[in-house]
Amino acid sequence: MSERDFRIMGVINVTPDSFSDGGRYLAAEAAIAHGLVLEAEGADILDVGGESTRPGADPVSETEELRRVMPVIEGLIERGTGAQMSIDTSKAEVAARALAAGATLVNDVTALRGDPAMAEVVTGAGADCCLMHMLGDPRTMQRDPHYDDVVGDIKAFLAERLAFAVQAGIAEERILLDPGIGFGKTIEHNLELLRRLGEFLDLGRPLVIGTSRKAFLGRLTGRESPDDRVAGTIATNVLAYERGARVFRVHDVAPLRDALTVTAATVSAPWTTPTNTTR
Ligand code: HH2
Repeated sequence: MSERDFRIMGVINVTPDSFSDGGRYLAAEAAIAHGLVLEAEGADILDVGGESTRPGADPVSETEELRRVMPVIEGLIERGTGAQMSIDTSKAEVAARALAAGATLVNDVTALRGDPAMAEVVTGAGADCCLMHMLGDPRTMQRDPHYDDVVGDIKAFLAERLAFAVQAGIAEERILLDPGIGFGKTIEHNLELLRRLGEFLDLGRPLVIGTSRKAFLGRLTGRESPDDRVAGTIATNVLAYERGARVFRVHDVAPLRDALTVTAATVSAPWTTPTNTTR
Protein backbone atom coordinates (compact mmCIF):
# COMPACT_ATOMS: atom_id res chain seq x y z
CA MET A 1 0.00 0.00 0.00
CA SER A 2 1.23 3.50 -0.67
CA GLU A 3 2.55 5.56 2.21
CA ARG A 4 -0.27 7.31 3.98
CA ASP A 5 -0.94 10.94 3.15
CA PHE A 6 -2.23 12.05 6.56
CA ARG A 7 -0.70 12.55 9.98
CA ILE A 8 -2.29 11.91 13.36
CA MET A 9 -1.38 14.19 16.24
CA GLY A 10 -2.04 12.48 19.57
CA VAL A 11 -2.95 14.76 22.46
CA ILE A 12 -1.14 14.58 25.80
CA ASN A 13 -2.63 17.07 28.24
CA VAL A 14 -0.53 17.45 31.38
CA THR A 15 -3.14 19.58 33.09
CA PRO A 16 -5.57 19.26 35.99
CA ASP A 17 -8.38 20.96 34.07
CA SER A 18 -8.44 19.99 30.37
CA PHE A 19 -12.01 19.52 29.30
CA SER A 20 -11.83 15.86 28.35
CA ASP A 21 -8.87 14.33 30.14
CA GLY A 22 -7.90 16.87 32.81
CA GLY A 23 -5.99 15.29 35.70
CA ARG A 24 -5.50 11.89 34.05
CA TYR A 25 -1.90 12.44 32.97
CA LEU A 26 -0.72 14.98 35.48
CA ALA A 27 2.03 12.71 36.76
CA ALA A 28 4.88 12.76 34.24
CA GLU A 29 5.20 8.97 34.23
CA ALA A 30 1.53 8.52 33.39
CA ALA A 31 1.76 11.09 30.61
CA ILE A 32 4.90 9.47 29.15
CA ALA A 33 3.29 6.03 29.23
CA HIS A 34 0.19 7.45 27.59
CA GLY A 35 2.31 9.07 24.85
CA LEU A 36 4.00 5.75 24.10
CA VAL A 37 0.60 4.08 23.82
CA LEU A 38 -0.61 6.78 21.41
CA GLU A 39 2.52 6.32 19.33
CA ALA A 40 2.03 2.54 19.22
CA GLU A 41 -1.56 3.17 18.12
CA GLY A 42 -0.38 5.23 15.17
CA ALA A 43 0.31 8.80 16.28
CA ASP A 44 2.87 10.50 14.04
CA ILE A 45 3.02 13.55 16.28
CA LEU A 46 2.68 13.81 20.07
CA ASP A 47 1.31 17.19 21.18
CA VAL A 48 2.19 17.94 24.81
CA GLY A 49 0.29 20.76 26.54
CA GLY A 50 0.47 22.13 30.07
CA GLU A 51 -2.23 24.78 29.89
CA SER A 52 -5.89 24.09 29.18
CA THR A 53 -7.52 26.25 26.52
CA ARG A 54 -11.04 25.07 27.30
CA PRO A 55 -13.64 27.87 27.45
CA GLY A 56 -13.28 29.75 30.73
CA ALA A 57 -9.89 28.23 31.62
CA ASP A 58 -7.57 30.27 33.83
CA PRO A 59 -4.08 31.07 32.55
CA VAL A 60 -1.14 29.11 33.98
CA SER A 61 2.23 30.62 34.98
CA GLU A 62 5.31 29.94 32.89
CA THR A 63 6.99 28.14 35.79
CA GLU A 64 4.03 25.85 36.31
CA GLU A 65 3.64 25.14 32.60
CA LEU A 66 7.34 24.24 32.33
CA ARG A 67 7.09 22.03 35.41
CA ARG A 68 4.25 20.12 33.78
CA VAL A 69 5.49 19.67 30.22
CA MET A 70 9.28 19.39 30.36
CA PRO A 71 9.58 16.02 32.14
CA VAL A 72 7.09 14.58 29.67
CA ILE A 73 8.88 15.84 26.55
CA GLU A 74 12.27 14.83 27.96
CA GLY A 75 10.94 11.46 29.07
CA LEU A 76 9.43 10.63 25.68
CA ILE A 77 12.61 11.62 23.88
CA GLU A 78 14.74 9.62 26.35
CA ARG A 79 12.59 6.60 25.62
CA GLY A 80 13.37 6.98 21.94
CA THR A 81 9.98 8.03 20.65
CA GLY A 82 9.86 8.03 16.86
CA ALA A 83 6.97 10.51 16.83
CA GLN A 84 7.50 14.18 16.15
CA MET A 85 7.31 16.02 19.48
CA SER A 86 5.02 19.05 19.51
CA ILE A 87 4.64 21.62 22.26
CA ASP A 88 1.16 23.10 22.64
CA THR A 89 1.92 26.51 24.11
CA SER A 90 1.61 30.21 23.46
CA LYS A 91 4.58 31.12 25.71
CA ALA A 92 7.91 31.68 23.96
CA GLU A 93 10.00 30.46 26.89
CA VAL A 94 8.06 27.20 27.13
CA ALA A 95 8.44 26.70 23.38
CA ALA A 96 12.17 27.50 23.55
CA ARG A 97 12.80 24.99 26.31
CA ALA A 98 10.74 22.30 24.60
CA LEU A 99 12.58 22.86 21.30
CA ALA A 100 15.94 22.73 23.07
CA ALA A 101 14.89 19.38 24.56
CA GLY A 102 14.14 17.97 21.10
CA ALA A 103 10.61 19.03 20.17
CA THR A 104 10.35 20.22 16.55
CA LEU A 105 6.81 21.60 16.29
CA VAL A 106 5.23 24.54 18.11
CA ASN A 107 1.44 24.37 18.24
CA ASP A 108 0.47 27.93 19.16
CA VAL A 109 -3.29 28.43 19.54
CA THR A 110 -2.74 32.20 19.47
CA ALA A 111 -1.00 32.02 16.06
CA LEU A 112 2.02 34.04 17.31
CA ARG A 113 -0.13 36.76 18.90
CA GLY A 114 0.23 35.57 22.51
CA ASP A 115 3.91 36.28 23.05
CA PRO A 116 5.94 38.75 20.96
CA ALA A 117 9.05 36.57 21.29
CA MET A 118 7.42 33.43 19.88
CA ALA A 119 8.16 33.98 16.17
CA GLU A 120 11.85 34.46 16.89
CA VAL A 121 11.99 31.29 18.97
CA VAL A 122 10.42 29.25 16.17
CA THR A 123 12.68 30.84 13.54
CA GLY A 124 15.81 30.37 15.64
CA ALA A 125 15.14 26.66 16.09
CA GLY A 126 14.07 26.08 12.47
CA ALA A 127 10.97 24.43 13.92
CA ASP A 128 7.60 23.65 12.38
CA CYS A 129 4.72 25.81 13.55
CA CYS A 130 0.95 25.41 13.65
CA LEU A 131 -1.01 28.68 13.47
CA MET A 132 -4.58 28.38 14.77
CA HIS A 133 -7.52 30.74 14.68
CA MET A 134 -9.12 31.76 17.97
CA LEU A 135 -11.59 34.58 18.55
CA GLY A 136 -10.56 36.48 21.71
CA ASP A 137 -9.07 34.34 24.47
CA PRO A 138 -10.20 31.16 26.24
CA ARG A 139 -11.83 33.11 29.07
CA THR A 140 -14.15 35.03 26.74
CA MET A 141 -14.21 33.24 23.39
CA GLN A 142 -17.55 31.47 23.75
CA ARG A 143 -19.46 34.64 24.72
CA ASP A 144 -21.64 35.19 21.68
CA PRO A 145 -19.01 34.79 18.93
CA HIS A 146 -19.84 36.63 15.72
CA TYR A 147 -18.48 36.58 12.15
CA ASP A 148 -19.58 38.27 8.94
CA ASP A 149 -18.70 35.05 7.12
CA VAL A 150 -17.07 32.47 9.34
CA VAL A 151 -15.01 30.88 6.56
CA GLY A 152 -14.06 34.15 4.85
CA ASP A 153 -13.13 35.85 8.14
CA ILE A 154 -11.01 32.96 9.38
CA LYS A 155 -9.38 32.49 6.02
CA ALA A 156 -8.38 36.16 5.98
CA PHE A 157 -7.03 35.80 9.52
CA LEU A 158 -4.95 32.73 8.62
CA ALA A 159 -3.64 34.40 5.46
CA GLU A 160 -2.53 37.41 7.53
CA ARG A 161 -0.89 35.20 10.19
CA LEU A 162 0.87 33.13 7.52
CA ALA A 163 2.26 36.31 5.95
CA PHE A 164 3.32 37.57 9.39
CA ALA A 165 5.10 34.30 10.21
CA VAL A 166 6.94 34.23 6.87
CA GLN A 167 7.90 37.88 7.29
CA ALA A 168 9.27 37.00 10.74
CA GLY A 169 11.53 34.39 9.15
CA ILE A 170 9.63 31.12 9.60
CA ALA A 171 10.02 29.02 6.45
CA GLU A 172 6.66 28.78 4.71
CA GLU A 173 7.02 25.03 4.20
CA ARG A 174 7.23 24.63 7.99
CA ILE A 175 3.83 26.22 8.63
CA LEU A 176 0.54 24.40 9.26
CA LEU A 177 -2.83 26.16 9.48
CA ASP A 178 -5.83 25.33 11.68
CA PRO A 179 -9.27 27.02 11.68
CA GLY A 180 -9.56 26.34 15.43
CA ILE A 181 -12.74 24.30 15.85
CA GLY A 182 -14.46 25.36 19.09
CA PHE A 183 -12.30 28.41 19.73
CA GLY A 184 -14.84 31.24 19.68
CA LYS A 185 -17.37 29.40 17.52
CA THR A 186 -20.98 28.37 17.86
CA ILE A 187 -22.06 24.89 16.88
CA GLU A 188 -23.21 26.30 13.52
CA HIS A 189 -19.83 27.97 12.98
CA ASN A 190 -18.03 24.67 13.64
CA LEU A 191 -20.26 22.79 11.23
CA GLU A 192 -19.94 25.41 8.52
CA LEU A 193 -16.14 25.38 8.89
CA LEU A 194 -16.10 21.61 8.46
CA ARG A 195 -18.54 21.67 5.56
CA ARG A 196 -16.56 24.37 3.72
CA LEU A 197 -13.07 23.25 4.82
CA GLY A 198 -11.98 22.85 1.20
CA GLU A 199 -12.06 26.64 0.83
CA PHE A 200 -8.97 26.87 3.05
CA LEU A 201 -6.86 24.77 0.70
CA ASP A 202 -5.89 27.66 -1.52
CA LEU A 203 -3.93 29.11 1.41
CA GLY A 204 -1.41 26.55 0.19
CA ARG A 205 -0.48 25.00 3.52
CA PRO A 206 -1.49 21.70 5.18
CA LEU A 207 -4.65 21.98 7.24
CA VAL A 208 -4.77 20.76 10.83
CA ILE A 209 -8.15 19.95 12.33
CA GLY A 210 -9.00 19.47 16.01
CA THR A 211 -12.54 18.30 16.75
CA SER A 212 -11.60 15.62 19.26
CA ARG A 213 -14.30 15.10 21.92
CA LYS A 214 -15.33 18.76 21.69
CA ALA A 215 -18.55 20.16 23.13
CA PHE A 216 -20.36 20.63 19.81
CA LEU A 217 -20.16 16.86 19.27
CA GLY A 218 -21.77 16.38 22.67
CA ARG A 219 -24.52 18.85 21.78
CA LEU A 220 -25.24 17.08 18.49
CA THR A 221 -25.28 13.56 19.92
CA GLY A 222 -26.44 14.11 23.49
CA ARG A 223 -23.18 12.58 24.76
CA GLU A 224 -22.34 14.48 27.91
CA SER A 225 -19.11 12.69 28.70
CA PRO A 226 -16.25 13.67 26.36
CA ASP A 227 -15.11 10.01 26.45
CA ASP A 228 -18.34 9.08 24.64
CA ARG A 229 -17.72 11.41 21.70
CA VAL A 230 -15.27 9.20 19.79
CA ALA A 231 -17.72 8.31 17.01
CA GLY A 232 -18.55 11.99 16.50
CA THR A 233 -14.83 12.76 16.46
CA ILE A 234 -14.24 10.14 13.77
CA ALA A 235 -17.15 11.33 11.62
CA THR A 236 -15.86 14.91 11.59
CA ASN A 237 -12.28 13.86 10.87
CA VAL A 238 -13.27 11.56 8.02
CA LEU A 239 -15.26 14.42 6.52
CA ALA A 240 -12.33 16.78 7.08
CA TYR A 241 -9.98 14.35 5.31
CA GLU A 242 -12.34 14.20 2.36
CA ARG A 243 -12.42 18.00 2.31
CA GLY A 244 -8.60 18.13 2.27
CA ALA A 245 -7.32 18.31 5.88
CA ARG A 246 -4.21 16.20 6.41
CA VAL A 247 -3.25 16.56 10.10
CA PHE A 248 -5.73 15.35 12.73
CA ARG A 249 -5.38 16.26 16.41
CA VAL A 250 -7.11 13.62 18.55
CA HIS A 251 -7.18 11.95 21.95
CA ASP A 252 -8.28 8.57 20.54
CA VAL A 253 -5.65 7.60 18.00
CA ALA A 254 -6.36 3.92 17.28
CA PRO A 255 -9.93 4.25 15.97
CA LEU A 256 -9.06 7.30 13.89
CA ARG A 257 -6.06 5.57 12.38
CA ASP A 258 -8.32 2.78 11.11
CA ALA A 259 -11.02 5.19 9.94
CA LEU A 260 -8.61 7.39 8.00
CA THR A 261 -6.72 4.44 6.55
CA VAL A 262 -9.96 3.14 5.07
CA THR A 263 -11.04 6.62 3.97
CA ALA A 264 -7.71 7.34 2.28
CA ALA A 265 -7.74 3.95 0.52
CA THR A 266 -11.28 4.58 -0.69
CA VAL A 267 -10.60 8.07 -1.93
CA SER A 268 -7.45 7.09 -3.80
CA ALA A 269 -8.75 3.57 -4.70
CA PRO A 270 -5.39 1.77 -5.02
CA TRP A 271 -6.88 -1.67 -4.31
CA THR A 272 -8.64 -2.58 -7.52
CA THR A 273 -6.97 -5.63 -9.04
CA PRO A 274 -8.68 -8.41 -11.00
CA THR A 275 -7.92 -10.96 -8.27
CA ASN A 276 -9.01 -8.84 -5.33
CA THR A 277 -12.40 -10.17 -4.34
CA THR A 278 -12.17 -9.35 -0.65
CA ARG A 279 -15.26 -7.70 0.74
N1 HH2 B 1 -7.72 22.22 20.50
C1 HH2 B 1 -7.34 22.20 21.79
C2 HH2 B 1 -6.02 22.50 22.16
N2 HH2 B 1 -5.08 22.75 21.23
N3 HH2 B 1 -4.47 22.99 18.96
C3 HH2 B 1 -4.80 23.00 17.66
N4 HH2 B 1 -3.87 23.25 16.72
N5 HH2 B 1 -6.09 22.76 17.24
C4 HH2 B 1 -7.09 22.50 18.13
O1 HH2 B 1 -8.25 22.30 17.70
C5 HH2 B 1 -6.77 22.48 19.53
C6 HH2 B 1 -5.42 22.74 19.91
C7 HH2 B 1 -8.36 21.89 22.84
O2 HH2 B 1 -8.40 20.52 23.14
P1 HH2 B 1 -7.67 19.84 24.39
O3 HH2 B 1 -6.20 19.98 24.31
O4 HH2 B 1 -8.15 18.45 24.50
O5 HH2 B 1 -8.26 20.57 25.63
P2 HH2 B 1 -7.67 21.64 26.64
O6 HH2 B 1 -7.35 22.85 25.86
O7 HH2 B 1 -8.78 21.83 27.64
O8 HH2 B 1 -6.43 21.06 27.25
